[in-house]
Amino acid sequence: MTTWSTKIHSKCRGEIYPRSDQKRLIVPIDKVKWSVSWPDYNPPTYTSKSLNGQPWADLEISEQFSPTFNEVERKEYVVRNRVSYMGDYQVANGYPLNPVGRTGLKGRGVLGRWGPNHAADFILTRWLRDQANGQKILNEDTKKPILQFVGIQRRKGDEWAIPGGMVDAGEDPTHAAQREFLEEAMDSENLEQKELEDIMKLVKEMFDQGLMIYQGYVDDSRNTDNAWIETTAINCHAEFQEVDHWHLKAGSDAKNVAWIEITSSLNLFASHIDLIEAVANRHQAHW
Ligand code: RP5
Repeated sequence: MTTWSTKIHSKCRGEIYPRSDQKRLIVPIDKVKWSVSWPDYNPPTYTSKSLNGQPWADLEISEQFSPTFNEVERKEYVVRNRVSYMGDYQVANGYPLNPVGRTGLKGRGVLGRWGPNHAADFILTRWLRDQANGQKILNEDTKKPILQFVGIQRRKGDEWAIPGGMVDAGEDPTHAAQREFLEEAMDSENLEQKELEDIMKLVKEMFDQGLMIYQGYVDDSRNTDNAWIETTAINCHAEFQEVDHWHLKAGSDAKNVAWIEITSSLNLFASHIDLIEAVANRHQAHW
């Protein structure tokens, strides 16, 4: 798949920062890389007030608060992973720099952490089958079998996406991927204890056969020059019909959930289309 070390971000160079009226400085594509000289580059700074007082959010950088960048920081019994999957990032005047380049905005926007904000995504796939005989359905043009994945429609922004979310402090990304899938695609927060345990067991069994297909930068519209999202994406594939009886129900940050046919023309949140392409390639499916 295309990796973000070779691709330039675009969704985080839009004119207006999401959920705000904050304008970004427009960064032309040839000026994205920090290595390209731009002596007058001085974008506005924006950090949402919604971060104030949140236990998961960093403070403003100051003499009293100076994170240890490029390391797993252990302070006051809290683990904060400030390591990037993209390798060591630069730190300029005490502020971490987005590893892909300029975004036209300083500060953290709505992201809690300075530097990498780690997320996890769970891509559950199955084959599209003929209801009558159970045979895989092939695409007419490519003659390849068609995959489906479980997608959710996000409450914020309405876009369709892979179920996923932020990794909690000290949490393993693989645990976060399962937790987010359960919350967003199976409404686990509203299940009775027994039902929850049964579903967690099923999801874990499926997850144990999963494969990590990507770990790195996400082109997310919330990224800034000093804070960005990186994800661990896991694909769990049901080769037969073992997930067909799963009861999908949107919960938490999701307002809809559905099995979605995989094609290259899907329009998805952030750079999730790249993760879906990697999954289609993995299974030699129609794209
Ligand atoms: C994306 O944002 C990640 O790939 C992940 O799906 C998501 C995490 O953000 P929230 O769902 O917590 O808003 O960049």
